[in-house]
Amino acid sequence: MTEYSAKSISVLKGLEGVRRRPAMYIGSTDARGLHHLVWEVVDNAVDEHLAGHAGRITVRLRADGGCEVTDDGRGIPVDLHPTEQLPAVELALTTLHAGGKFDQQSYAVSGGLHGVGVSVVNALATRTEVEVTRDGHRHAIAFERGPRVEELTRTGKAKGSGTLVRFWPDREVFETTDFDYARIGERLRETALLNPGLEIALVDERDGRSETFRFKHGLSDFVDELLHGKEPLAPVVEARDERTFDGHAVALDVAFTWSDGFHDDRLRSYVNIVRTGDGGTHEEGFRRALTSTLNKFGRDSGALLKKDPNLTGDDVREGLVAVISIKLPDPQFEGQTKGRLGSTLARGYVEQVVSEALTAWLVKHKAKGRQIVKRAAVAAKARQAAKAARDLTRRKGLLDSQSAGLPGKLADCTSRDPSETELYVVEGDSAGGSSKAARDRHTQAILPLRGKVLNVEKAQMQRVLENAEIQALVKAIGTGVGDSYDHGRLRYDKIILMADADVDGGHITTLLLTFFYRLTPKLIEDGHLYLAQPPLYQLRKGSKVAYAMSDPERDQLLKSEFKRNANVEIQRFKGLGEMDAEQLWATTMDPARRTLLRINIEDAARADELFVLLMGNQTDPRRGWIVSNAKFAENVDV
Ligand code: 0RA
Repeated sequence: MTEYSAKSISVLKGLEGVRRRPAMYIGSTDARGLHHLVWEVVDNAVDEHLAGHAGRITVRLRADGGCEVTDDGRGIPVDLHPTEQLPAVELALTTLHAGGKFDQQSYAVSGGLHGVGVSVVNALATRTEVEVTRDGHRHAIAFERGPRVEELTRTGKAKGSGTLVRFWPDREVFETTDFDYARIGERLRETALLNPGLEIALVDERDGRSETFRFKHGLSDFVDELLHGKEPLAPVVEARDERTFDGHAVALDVAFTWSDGFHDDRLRSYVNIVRTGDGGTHEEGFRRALTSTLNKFGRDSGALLKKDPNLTGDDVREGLVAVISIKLPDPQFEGQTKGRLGSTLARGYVEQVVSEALTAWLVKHKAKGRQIVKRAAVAAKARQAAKAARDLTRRKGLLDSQSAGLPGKLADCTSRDPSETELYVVEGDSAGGSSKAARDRHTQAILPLRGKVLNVEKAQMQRVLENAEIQALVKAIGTGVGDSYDHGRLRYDKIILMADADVDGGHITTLLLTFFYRLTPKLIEDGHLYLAQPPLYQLRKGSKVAYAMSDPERDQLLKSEFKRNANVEIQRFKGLGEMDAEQLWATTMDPARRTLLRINIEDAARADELFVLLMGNQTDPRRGWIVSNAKFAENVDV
């Protein structure tokens, strides 16, 4: 590893630019963007671990709204930069893309969306304090919204080394500055799973909660987690490799098995510890290795007979639970969200390592191997049968976009200009009634769905498609689903899901999101899917009326809008059905006054995952936890 020094930290300017256009650096200024600040600081500490130094990271959510990340790495250098004449730590916090991690021999976390540098955190925080322990001393420096406000000083003698970064997110920048314990915990757990041995603690000083994540076995632990208590069909296959290509260090860590609990693959991949949600070359290499190795073994072992066709990628991935973690310098990312690895090197590399590891595993586990191959062959038959059934439905025209006739329950709008129209998908008949009365019939259509019917298991997507409610939805939207999706036939610009703000409403929303995610992902990607936000309370005094979406908002309004007084009449809506047409229009449907949450593909993927968990083994202890914690709409970004 080359010696870092202050001079290797490149100097660029522009923290003011970050404040002017924060979304360019952190994606957004909502809860997601806020948490990017945490990931940024944590990733720096993880880099220090990857470089062979930090063994323990602590994230503290302070009672005063700040966040503090401590590590026991080498400490950000404090020596003076030779030309700039400033301490390296100051440059790291004040210049964009500083950090000195651009040498090709190390793989820093700086991939994908993050890696924007801790200076971005400083720019977007009212105050940032850094404490560095190294060279026998503790040093401290502080910044406010970018500029340094306290110069680097030695604050005392200290043994060991490490870095502490403490920041307070700026309310002028972020829509919310409320750190989400569960969200951060999920991410830290994932980070710990990907970095065996690294200890990560999360402490919430706002309410005293805390957790420590540390996993000894790494990716096989991760696979265990993904199994959610289900039995694997075979011992976990593991592959590990480190090598250099043209002087560039690369490393691969893969673990996988199969289980009967899941009907499609639960494959997760990472590049330099950053999740690649859209796959890429590393996943392609893995899939190729799996398919070709299992076909070869199937033929050689006689598990596949002469008359059997070759297993396809889909067949061997049935029930697959896998984690792929690759580390490589300067990874190339593609796609709109930069979530897909494009580096071609990864494809052949992963294919080779996984083929070798799986071949060796099959020598040791012949009987299990035959069982896996036979199972894949059964999956192939089931797939053919399902396809035949689907073709049949398609021929009958049930799910086809061309199919004539709109569903009877649809109260369509009069406009035929798809760019101005909206479809409200409403839970239940009574809410359907008031929304029909409330709507602007020129541009707003209403489709009432009856709740219960949708509650079918994920494994039975075929049955979902046969469901009358779903068929009505598909017909109303007009595009068709799956392979026959045709964007040009979309009948509405906005599809708006409107459910009660309670557990059942959340559940039905999750189910619908899962449906759209699986069968019309393009509709989500193109930004046509929304959640309506009905209020929970109406406050009234005399002719003055206000609505609140939550308890805190209600209290806030009571203070700000109805100052002098008692006698405010508070109505709590238990469901959409309790609102009259006028209230529904004023709060939830009038384009001028309503708030809509746009669903993006990641929200939908999250719903999909949640759905798998909800529908999983009923005895699973996680189930209770999820049901009580999954307040769905909170995880959705505007
Ligand atoms: C640049 C160079 C060196 C360490 C770091 C940055 C560093 C950054 C962070 C951010 C959070 N924790 C960190 N720990 C270390 C290497 C310094 C050396 O060679 O001693």
